[in-house]
Amino acid sequence: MHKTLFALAAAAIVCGSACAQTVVSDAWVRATVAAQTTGGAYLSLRSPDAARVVKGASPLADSVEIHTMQMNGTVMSMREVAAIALPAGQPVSNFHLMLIGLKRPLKEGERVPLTLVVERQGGKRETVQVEVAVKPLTYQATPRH
Ligand SMILES: [Cu+2]
Repeated sequence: MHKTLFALAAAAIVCGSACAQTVVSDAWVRATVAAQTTGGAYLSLRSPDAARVVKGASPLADSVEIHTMQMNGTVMSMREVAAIALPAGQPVSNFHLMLIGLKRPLKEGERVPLTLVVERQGGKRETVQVEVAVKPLTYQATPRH
């Protein structure tokens, strides 16, 4: 991880009853231009035990999809998936959250509230709330792999 490049944006993580917390780091959202109705949120998640991210939501978007990215030759493509697996104790960042139907443009410097639902074994769900910093349109995270 490039700690100097990423401002940690995990502000308020709400702890569930059992307190087995999923940790959010390196979270950012790219700023959007006026006519743009979708945005991308990028983050790294680490769960203490095996879990899955099954849902995302934001008050600034009609819906939030979980997308994975893959390279086809030189073209990056993304597709929606139902869930992202979080192996126990391992940081996972090979996905992003697509904010669909933005209610307004996202401005550099503001924070976007995001809610993630993490499901553990036995179907127990943890709600993770994070305020994600908006980065400039030109921002590129350095690949972490
Ligand atoms: Cu996407």
